[in-house]
Amino acid sequence: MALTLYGIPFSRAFRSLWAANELGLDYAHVPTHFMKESKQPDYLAINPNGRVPAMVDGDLVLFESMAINLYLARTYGAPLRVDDPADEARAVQWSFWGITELEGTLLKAMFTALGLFGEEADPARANETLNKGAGRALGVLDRHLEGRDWLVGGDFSVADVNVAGVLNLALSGRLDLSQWGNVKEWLDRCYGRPGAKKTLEMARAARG
Ligand SMILES: N[C@@H](CCC(=O)N[C@@H](CS)C(=O)NCC(=O)O)C(=O)O
Repeated sequence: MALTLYGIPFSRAFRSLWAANELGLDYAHVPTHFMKESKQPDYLAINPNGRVPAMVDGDLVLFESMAINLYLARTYGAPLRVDDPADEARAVQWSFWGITELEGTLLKAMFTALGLFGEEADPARANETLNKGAGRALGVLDRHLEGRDWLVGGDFSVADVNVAGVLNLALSGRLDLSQWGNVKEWLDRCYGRPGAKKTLEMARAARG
């Protein structure tokens, strides 16, 4: 089967769609909703976790957004692949870091900011959650980006898509990132990329 990505853009599938768009790949997109189609037997045969995203490329079936993106970068190359082994390890490091140090707090804060999943919309409380749960990690990222345009090796890469993809939760929730100026500037650079713009457009079109 040709490359197929599963998952609506308003989900963690955003990251993998972004990676594929940045690579200029010709792929099929199946807009699987994480509360509906992802629980159906035909999708569970692809991702038994019932979550999105998932990817099929030939004989390879993958779940986990970071694994999908690292595979796409390694397989399809510029502008996402990191060739130097040490820098590739750094890209993996930042990818794990994004989902372990940032993602849980960002999700919680976004739900609070937007009043999703039974929460009452409360932007002030969302920003408190952000500071308390992710302030230290965002400080680490901000200091790492001092004097750097991109996370790893001097060029835009899969590391940027993976971490900025996680931070899309903060952008969607309009969370206040102003105290992390380097992070904000880097996010502007990342979201100015053609692949990011195309994926945001897909998300807008899907919302109607
Ligand atoms: N660690 C996974 C998380 C995937 C995930 O939880 N996706 C959500 C949508 S953003 C989902 O499918 N939720 C449905 C569920 O938990 O049943 C990844 O990064 O791919």
